[in-house]
Amino acid sequence: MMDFGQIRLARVVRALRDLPRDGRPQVCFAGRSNVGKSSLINALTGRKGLARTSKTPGRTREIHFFLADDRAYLVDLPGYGYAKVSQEERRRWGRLIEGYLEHADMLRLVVVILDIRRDPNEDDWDLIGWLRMRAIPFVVVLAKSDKVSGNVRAVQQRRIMEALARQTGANRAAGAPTNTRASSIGPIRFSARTGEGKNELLRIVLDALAG
Ligand SMILES: Nc1nc2c(ncn2[C@@H]2O[C@H](COP(=O)(O)OP(=O)(O)O)[C@@H](O)[C@H]2O)c(=O)[nH]1
Ligand SMILES: [Mg+2]
Repeated sequence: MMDFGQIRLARVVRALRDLPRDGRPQVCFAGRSNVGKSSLINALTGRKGLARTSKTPGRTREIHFFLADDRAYLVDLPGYGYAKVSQEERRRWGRLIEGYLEHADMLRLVVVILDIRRDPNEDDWDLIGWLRMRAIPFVVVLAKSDKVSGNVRAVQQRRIMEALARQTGANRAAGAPTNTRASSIGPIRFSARTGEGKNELLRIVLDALAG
């Protein structure tokens, strides 16, 4: 069993040449800026101040590699889709994220984080479509579930699940590979506040790192 008590920020990467190449398995966390990525990593590891959270979107501009138990990395990607940065900056992030995903042969799983209150936007679909095209395993998490009532929670979960299924169908029709393992796990509702979904996601992440 992996010990998340033994986790530390091991590397901050601004350029592809600085990516770790030590053969340790990785799970990465991706999502729009401010969606709750860092809070999710903290909740999952039970380490409050591990990943820095912020009320101001667009703060993280690097890839953060958290080394767990000296065995595996949890990877915090910079948030995408934040409008208030220059085109040049956005392009740089895009290249960094895509370059990472493209070359990460030790990447076991991508946790795609959406806000439970919003339907996925173009940036989210870009990422999901991109992962599917490359047959990179991913699981979708609907973060901040505490922000909506139980009823809306279930409605949004179903909406997004159906949208994901439609997109899978479209990919299949276009001849793209489909990712059976990831698509068999529905979107997981998650809250860093209440702990909803924490154990389920933890099991998936640990399985991915062990497998
Ligand atoms: N109510 C609620 N707020 C959250 C949750 N997760 C994150 N937040 C808040 O959303 C903001 C952005 O969170 P952060 O983790 O920094 O997002 P990131 O930019 O995706 O890493 C912060 O103000 C957090 O306190 C959650 O599960 N519930
Ligand atoms: Mg963050």
